[in-house]
Amino acid sequence: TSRYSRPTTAYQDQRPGTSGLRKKTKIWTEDSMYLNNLIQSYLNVLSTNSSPSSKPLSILLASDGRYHSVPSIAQISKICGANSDIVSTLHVPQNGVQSTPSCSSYIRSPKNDCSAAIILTASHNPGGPDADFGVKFNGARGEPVDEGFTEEVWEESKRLTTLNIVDDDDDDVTIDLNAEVGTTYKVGGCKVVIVDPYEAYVSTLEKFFDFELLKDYASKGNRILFDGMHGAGGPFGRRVLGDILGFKDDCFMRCDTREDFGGCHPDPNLTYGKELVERMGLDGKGRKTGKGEDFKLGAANDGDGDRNLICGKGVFVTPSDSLAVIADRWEDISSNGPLKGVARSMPSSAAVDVVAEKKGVRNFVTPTGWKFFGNLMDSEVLGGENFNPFLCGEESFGTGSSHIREKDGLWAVLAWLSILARSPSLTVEDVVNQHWEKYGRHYYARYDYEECGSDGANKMMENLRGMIGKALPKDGGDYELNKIESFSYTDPVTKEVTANQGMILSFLVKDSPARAVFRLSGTGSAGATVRMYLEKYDGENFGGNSQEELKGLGEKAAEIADLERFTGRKEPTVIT
Ligand code: VG1
Ligand code: CO
Repeated sequence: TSRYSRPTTAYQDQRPGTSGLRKKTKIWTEDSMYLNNLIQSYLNVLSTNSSPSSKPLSILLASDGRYHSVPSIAQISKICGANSDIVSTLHVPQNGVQSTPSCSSYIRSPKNDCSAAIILTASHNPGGPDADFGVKFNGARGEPVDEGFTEEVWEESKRLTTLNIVDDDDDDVTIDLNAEVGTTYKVGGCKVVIVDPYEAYVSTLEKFFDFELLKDYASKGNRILFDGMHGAGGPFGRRVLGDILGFKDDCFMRCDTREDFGGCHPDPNLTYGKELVERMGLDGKGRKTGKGEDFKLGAANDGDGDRNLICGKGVFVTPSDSLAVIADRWEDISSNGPLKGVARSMPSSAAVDVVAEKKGVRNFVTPTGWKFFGNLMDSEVLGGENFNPFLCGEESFGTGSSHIREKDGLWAVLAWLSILARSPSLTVEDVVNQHWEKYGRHYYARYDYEECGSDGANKMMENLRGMIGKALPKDGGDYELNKIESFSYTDPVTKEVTANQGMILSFLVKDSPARAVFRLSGTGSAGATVRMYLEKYDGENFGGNSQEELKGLGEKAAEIADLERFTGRKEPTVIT
């Protein structure tokens, strides 16, 4: 054993969810061993999985800037410094802050010689001493590590008895996060180097989009409104949209990163993006107010910069529609050749399916969470590099492509800007209306019931599962339930099966196909969040408001699931 070794007590609850491990901040601040154990477990799994002859790794260690990130960076350096047979170098972005998509791009850049990332973030969950903190792990392709890996880390954390950590008394362990790029420190046996978080990412975006076209659009006085929600995406939006493309200062709000996200919930949707939405002439239900300022495009990113909200003046674009529009207008966006494949998470609407079918592009439907997309993009079975460019998205304000292996909030903004810049006479509203005229409209809304009791929520899902194959309740009215099924996914590449990914209730609403999906969230930090996803296709009437169009379906689905009895909730906490 090394001189740094010391005993520890295992935790049983470090199982990562949809994307990383998230817990109440107090759990991490009141007991520093909680983070130490997690990182040691992660390093142990990395080392068991690598071949005995391989060299120690270089790992990127970044954060979204939330409360407790700075002390955690110091703590993790001490763990790595005492495990230098596994990690030889830590790359830490200047100021400690780097958006998740930028981290993915950093790993992928051959120049950086870095093969993993530890990202300190609870993503769109709020930050601060009474809010949430978390950790995401990414692998050598820049991808969120897969389920097999996260399960191994969890298993390891449950049996951990010792860990290695550099003692403050042993070594000088002070790292100045504001030091110049290139500054190096030595912590235990590990080198820590301060790196530039922008370079690789900016060059990736430059290769993908036509920056000259976008600069020209900005220089002609077209204004946009970008809301960084005080998260990690803010400075990246500033750098690319402002410094490089030339959008002026009045095009940015909340772009300075803050520990508590300025007290806001850094989740870009109609509820939490209130100020942006109002300034874009919309109300909290996405309806036109007739007011608002003169911006061609409105957009927001979440805490770690991987989510996006897109709207135009007086029009909100649902993430599922945004994905479909981007697929349809791919040629306006990228000069990297025609689209080869698209994928969406199961709860996302079928809007993109219709486009993929028309274009003759392969289309995949995966479980929720970005980790399922990377496999498809990289699969040699599907064509590897030749299967790119590949587009994917989720209803939860996530959009991205094969330029990296994460969803990318800023990428989505640049995609929409490209569409507008290519046809400067069009507004976002025109683009969306033209899309619906061509393909019909998938009305969409999501109801979240946050922090319900876990017992009740699980029982509700069990109860729904019990209805499979039984006689379905008959309504006699407008909502005809015709099928209940549980979504199970077989990875077309690995053939791995991921079961129980949500209950799908298929309806006919006056002859139009509609559905409600129920699933439990895997990103909460307390209790259970029930998500109900509603969708209805309409080939003729495009002018309605989603939330209003889907109200009846929501009531019907909640009644069938007996949601109120199981959860005690009459109304959702948030509708997006
Ligand atoms: C949610 C979303 C999912 C997304 C995940 C991570 O997961 O539904 O689509 O991939 O968050 O996003 P869940 O299990 O709570 O529904 V992020 O921006 O928080 O990393
Ligand atoms: Co996020």
